[in-house]
Amino acid sequence: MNLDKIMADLEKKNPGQPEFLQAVKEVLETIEDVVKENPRYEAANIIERIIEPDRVIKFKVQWMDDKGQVQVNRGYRVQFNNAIGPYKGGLRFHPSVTEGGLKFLGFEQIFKNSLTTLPMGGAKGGSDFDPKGKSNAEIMRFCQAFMSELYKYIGPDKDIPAGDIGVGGREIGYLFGMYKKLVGEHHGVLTGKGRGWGGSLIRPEATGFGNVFFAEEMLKTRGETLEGKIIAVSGFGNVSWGSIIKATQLGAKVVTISGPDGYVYDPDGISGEKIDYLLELRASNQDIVKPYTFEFPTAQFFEGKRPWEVKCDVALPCAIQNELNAEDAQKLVDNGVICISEGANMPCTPEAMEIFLNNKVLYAPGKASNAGGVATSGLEQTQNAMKLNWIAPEVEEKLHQIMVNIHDACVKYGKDGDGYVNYVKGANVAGFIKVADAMIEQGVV
Ligand code: NDP
Ligand code: 2IT
Repeated sequence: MNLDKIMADLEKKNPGQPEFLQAVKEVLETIEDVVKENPRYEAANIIERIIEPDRVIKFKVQWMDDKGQVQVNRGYRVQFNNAIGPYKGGLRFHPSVTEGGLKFLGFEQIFKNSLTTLPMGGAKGGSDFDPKGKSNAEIMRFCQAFMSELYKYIGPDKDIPAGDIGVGGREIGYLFGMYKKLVGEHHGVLTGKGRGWGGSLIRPEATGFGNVFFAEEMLKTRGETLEGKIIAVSGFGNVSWGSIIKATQLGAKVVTISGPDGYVYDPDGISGEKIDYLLELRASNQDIVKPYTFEFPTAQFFEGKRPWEVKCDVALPCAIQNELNAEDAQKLVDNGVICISEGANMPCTPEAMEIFLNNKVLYAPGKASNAGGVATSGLEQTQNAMKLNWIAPEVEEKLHQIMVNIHDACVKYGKDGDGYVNYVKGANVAGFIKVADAMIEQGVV
């Protein structure tokens, strides 16, 4: 495999899509040896085939705001690979959404979904719509307009979208309502649904819970637990919330959250009613984290800064891609961090990742550590197909077991000669082999 040539060709074909190139490069670098040792992959030209999405659907979304003005946004669905199951992945509504950004997320989703051990292919979608400051009625009209186009391309055995940044339970409700009206069928076409109409218990918490379960497994390899650990979390959305709940339950103290405006440091720990307040803060659609300090005055707000300067044992980046750079990584290492588990997708830059690996700290890439969200989406699909609902402890137990299995797979494929586990390599190799073998077995189609 000639990595330089593949990357140069990819760049030529996908100009202005740096995040997509970043995600592909990371995967290809770590699977190089496996491809070399297994000539069947080159013989079937798997690399070139796996980095090209099956299709990118791009559409106009027009909707009316509360002032009666017609707004136009772009909608997308990147259906990347369905070798091991129907396309599956979230929808992101955020002004930063671009085709390249969704290609990076759809590409990552292929390997993440493969790691869950469930039959799900990789996809991602969304829009450059900005939910910030929008009324409930505007959110509803936008979701309806978005689904009035997307419904043509999805289905419970075809492509099953879910939430991501800016898309939570409320948006899934409006999207589902429109789909049901257009298609006339009530089935598990979306996951993250309301618990009264097909949603799985624990799905809202699942990404964060899974992230903390994964961190716990990593710590175990060094004879450590989460009990008494100081944790820095970024973001204050769905994944941050779930991570904080589980970390606190397991005896750790979470001292930070962040937003695009800066970070909050709460030396007393974010627990109890403070965790519930996070939901209120998110629901305000205000896009800022500072109000936390008005509600809980012992906390301090650091404007325009990121939480990685705080001394902590464990860091859980749960906001957005490339939110933790080399300088941040060095600060964390200098302050004695022992474990980083990514709740977000690709939150650490390649340079930051290198610093963690070189310093042999426990470092989990999102495609392994945040796979609990999509895994529980898979469990929701199973419940929908069986037309029953599992109780919360049953779902959580299955989620926990899946995270332990993902951890085992990473150790199996990522252990270096000196015993250090390179979870990046482990996750990429384990995720790749299953998809690549399925592609070979299904022929050139
Ligand atoms: P939410 O919309 O619930 O929350 C996103 C959070 O990140 C918000 O707190 C947001 O604040 C914050 N944020 C956005 N930009 C920045 C920034 N530049 N600096 C600091 N904080 C910022 O989304 P999720 O919690 O669902 O998603 C978070 C991450 O987790 C994403 O990378 C997503 O892809 C990933 N993920 C999500 C899964 C899920 O099931 N939801 C599953 C697996 C991964 P604000 O709204 O104010 O911008
Ligand atoms: O990035 C992700 O894995 C998600 N946003 C969840 C996708 C899903 O289908 O549940």
